[in-house]
Amino acid sequence: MRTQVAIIGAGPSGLILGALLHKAGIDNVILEQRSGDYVLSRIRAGVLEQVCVDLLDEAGVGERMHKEGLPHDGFDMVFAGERRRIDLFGLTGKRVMVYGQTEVTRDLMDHRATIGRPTVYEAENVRIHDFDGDKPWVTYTHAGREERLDCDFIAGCDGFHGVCRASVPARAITHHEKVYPFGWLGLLADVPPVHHELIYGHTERGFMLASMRSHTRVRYYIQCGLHEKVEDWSDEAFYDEFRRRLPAEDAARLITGPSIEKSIAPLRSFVGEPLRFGRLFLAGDAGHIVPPTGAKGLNLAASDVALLARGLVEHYAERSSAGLDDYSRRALARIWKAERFSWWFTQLMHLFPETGSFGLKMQMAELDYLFSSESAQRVVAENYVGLPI
Ligand code: RFL
Ligand code: PHB
Repeated sequence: MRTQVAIIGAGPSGLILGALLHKAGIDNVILEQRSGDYVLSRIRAGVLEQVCVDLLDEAGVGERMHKEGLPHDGFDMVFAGERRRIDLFGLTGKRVMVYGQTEVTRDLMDHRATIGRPTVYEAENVRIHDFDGDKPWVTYTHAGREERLDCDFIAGCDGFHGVCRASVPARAITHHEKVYPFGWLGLLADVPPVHHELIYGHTERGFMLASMRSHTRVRYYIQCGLHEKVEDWSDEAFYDEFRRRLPAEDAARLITGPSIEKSIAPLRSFVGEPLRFGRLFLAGDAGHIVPPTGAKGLNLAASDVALLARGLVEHYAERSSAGLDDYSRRALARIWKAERFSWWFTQLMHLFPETGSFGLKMQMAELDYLFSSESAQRVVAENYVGLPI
């Protein structure tokens, strides 16, 4: 088989890239190691920046998102038992869209089926070859058969544990990493949200986040230890702990119901530099990870592939390599700013083993300052709604 762009990974970055390339008339094949159902079963992001919403529109997959997604004009932060609001719209003129990654992925998968571009699910043992030269190729096993895919370029959209970044010689890439000493325990349930906007909470028991997927489905998180096991958390134990981290009036209003899903996610900041190696380009989680506190992971994946698609369109339509040559630099400029914001928000809102009474006072002073200064709030709002690409 031959194609112009071989895309490894059918998560949001691979699927959005595939849709943007298709729109520009560029042939592409996606190879995904899991089944479509498995990809859809991963419960992840919930908040889309305007830039991401615009991109999904441009890719032609925005229709259901506009019907079912919830535009949010602000979010709340809790500290010292009080709830305060960041007025995103008032401070920036922009809002975010609450629409789950599962739904974004489903829309992209449906769109891909409609346009008839191939995605090979359950492609095992994917290996990438000769991306240093002019004729890269990919091998994989599908339904017991060895297959070969020749291409002009390889897009590594295969997430943090994928094969693409791992195939780059160690001397060609620098890794910058921070691993956090806690995780997030998340619960999904079909009950009405405790509040109509998201609540990010700092408490002496640890961080909490009340998010949602719709008016009838919640996604709640609590900070937990890295060695905790999800099996040890009954729904009741989760809600008890979550309730303790809410301000009293919200706790009294909390409606609980059986979980549909519960999982623990570790938190990490990571960037691999550069993002281009000859004819291989890394995008999304394959190149970088942010802790989920700033809701930036999926949004960064979208802005990476927007830049990459632009570079590929320039290459094929205008015979110019400028966009591809500049991809790594431009993508990283935005990535590092989102890394900074996610790291800052994580440090501010979580309890670390070393936080101590001084650290706690620093967090409280910073939160107190934030809500006494409109300029400080605008900095938060500007970063949360997303910086321009
Ligand atoms: P993905 O989604 O990991 O997809 C990569 C795909 O590649 C496949 N793959 C391979 N395929 C072929 N061969 C191989 N060798 C392969 N190895 C892997 C995988 O099966 C998979 O299908 O990466 P992508 O597309 O770059 O998308 C990134 C986003 O998924 C991620 O950044 C976000 O989910 C992060 N994130 C959030 N981002 C936001 O923008 N807003 C949020 O509110 C938000 N909340 C979150 C989050 C991530 C979380 N977790 C669990 C990590 C909340 C959580 C709890
Ligand atoms: C989510 O709804 O899963 C979510 C929302 C905001 C975040 C992280 C996760 O910052």
